[in-house]
Amino acid sequence: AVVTDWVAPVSDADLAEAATALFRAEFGGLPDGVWAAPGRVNLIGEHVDYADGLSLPIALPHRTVVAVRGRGDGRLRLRSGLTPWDGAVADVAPGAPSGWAAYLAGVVWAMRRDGMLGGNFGVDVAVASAVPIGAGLSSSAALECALAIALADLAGLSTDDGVRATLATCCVAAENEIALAPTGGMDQAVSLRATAAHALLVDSADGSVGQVPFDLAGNGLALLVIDTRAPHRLVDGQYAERRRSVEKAAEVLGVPTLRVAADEGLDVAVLGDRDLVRRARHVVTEIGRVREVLPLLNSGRLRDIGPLMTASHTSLREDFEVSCPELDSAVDVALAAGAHGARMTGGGFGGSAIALVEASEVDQVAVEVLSTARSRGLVTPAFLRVDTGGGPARRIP
Ligand code: GAF
Repeated sequence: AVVTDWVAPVSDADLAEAATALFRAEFGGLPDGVWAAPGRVNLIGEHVDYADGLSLPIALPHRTVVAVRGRGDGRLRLRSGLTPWDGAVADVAPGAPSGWAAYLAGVVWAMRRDGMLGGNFGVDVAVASAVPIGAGLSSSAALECALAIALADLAGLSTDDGVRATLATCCVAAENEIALAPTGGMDQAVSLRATAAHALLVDSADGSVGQVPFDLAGNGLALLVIDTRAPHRLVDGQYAERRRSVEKAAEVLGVPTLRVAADEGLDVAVLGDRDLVRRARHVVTEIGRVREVLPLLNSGRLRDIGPLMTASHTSLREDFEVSCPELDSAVDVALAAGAHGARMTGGGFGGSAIALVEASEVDQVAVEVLSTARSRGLVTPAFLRVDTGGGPARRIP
């Protein structure tokens, strides 16, 4: 088998050119500026952000660009390759607009609600993106965060880390309250606050972040991202159901969040109900695995995190039940082909897996995953190669 579906990153300059061309064609004239933000993969710490847990995502080199021009009449015109949307900021509400436009309109809505933008602020936006859509790689967070940093810049705010932390909360509000996806805040944190060649330790208990060295290329390693292209199965309903279970478990244990249960070493077996025990056990053990990964990365032992990644996958498959045959197949084959560790990444039920592999073995592992998918009659996966984590949302000069 020959892997033909490599999804290459596109340079900010090329994406900026594409977004600007779309802007000129749709609106005429030039944008005030062009801004970019990355998609992400999570190394470990999955399905714990909404339990105040610890996550360790990296920014992808694959980014989304917005070309933006402010306007003073409170109106929005949003363009991408998808269905266009025109409306007033005042009309943005839960579920309106729907689809991709909600992520952009929701950010304007949230920043206005929080006093970061004036009442008449409106905007024309044209999008170009190299982040695969619907692959569990946070194309929606990249969209939100690119616009958030653009609006902060246009409003004359600083874009230091403190402001970025505030912008992340606006992006989460857009996602939760307008797009009506009950997600946590990991994806927005990494898109706004990542540093190249580092993973970002996201502590969802207080919104703080830390930079953890993760220099893949410098260590002869790469991450192979396997986009299974499996159709998302009931993503929204299932995600919300898992989140509710996690909240219920905390309630029954008498703690504000399962983070507290993890920190205090509570025994989740007392929950009794078999499913609730398993859901809670995943969250508590996953937070423990992040804590085990940190000293390894801080001392440059990147290969040694492999077994913890694989244990995370087992926990997500067995206890949290958010994997699927396509993800399990990708993980098993990557491990058999020599990956140091592999796991599903993101919300699950389809989407992508990651494998930590020697840089020299990326192609061979991809070929194995592809030919096994074919022989098992699974949909043909696409692949991304990550040699170094990307940088955060920023203005493109
Ligand atoms: C999705 C959500 F958006 C994140 O907040 C996180 O919960 C993740 O699933 C699972 O770790 O990406």
